[in-house]
Amino acid sequence: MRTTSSSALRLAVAAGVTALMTSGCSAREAYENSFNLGWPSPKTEQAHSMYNMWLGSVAAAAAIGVVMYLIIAITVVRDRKKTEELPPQIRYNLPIEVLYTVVPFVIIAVLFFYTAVAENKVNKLTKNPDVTIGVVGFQWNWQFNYINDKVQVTGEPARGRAAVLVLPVDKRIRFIKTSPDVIHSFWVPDFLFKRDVIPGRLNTFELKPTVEGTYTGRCAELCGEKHDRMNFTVKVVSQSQYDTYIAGLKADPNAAANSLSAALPTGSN
Ligand SMILES: [Cu+2]
Repeated sequence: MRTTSSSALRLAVAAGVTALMTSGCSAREAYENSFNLGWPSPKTEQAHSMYNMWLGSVAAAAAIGVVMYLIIAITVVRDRKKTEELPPQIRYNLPIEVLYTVVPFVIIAVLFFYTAVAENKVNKLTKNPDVTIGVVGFQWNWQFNYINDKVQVTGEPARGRAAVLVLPVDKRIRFIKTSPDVIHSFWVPDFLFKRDVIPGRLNTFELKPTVEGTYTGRCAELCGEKHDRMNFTVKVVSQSQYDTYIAGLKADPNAAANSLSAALPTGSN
């Protein structure tokens, strides 16, 4: 009897988890706007995949937690010591042990499946991105190269000049990143995305910002003494504001490509 009710519970959890992770678009929008369990709401097209993965995993863990505490509570209350007699000693219970083995594998398989789907979506590269940004993380700040326009901005915190990355909204942005010294990590919390910036390598990914605004960026890899100075700002603006910004950079003699960007590809992609 105990075996049946426990396995029914476990099946219900598995079904609940699957239902939560495959719920439709309107439900998704509702929870993105209502509760976010500590994550910023997604500001890029790709961030939605990360966001859903996060909420799905938390919901699965919470559902399993609730069921486990319930089972423990039931046992604690129902199976208290009542007499001095030892309860019947059972060596093993095959069905329940098979269940204990199979159910975790099912949970892992479901989580693995959704992780792979999200990862493929986020890592997808397109043939013709709208803008290509070369990112150089160096000790200790960032340089952003607008590769098609052949201009760059270098953050110089010592001179009170923070690195600013301006991006047009609703456009597909390709990032190509490298470092001349040690490993850094490009992280914009509002984009729900971070990726290492590695010397001798060109790490590439694409994002499509969908919400105009100003966001903080950080280095997420302890890269040395002044790691804490590696903050930067991302501004997502309209296409016309972006065009004005690039025109301004083209007129600025400090914005010409320099030795820091030597490792990046040049010209159009
Ligand atoms: Cu760094």
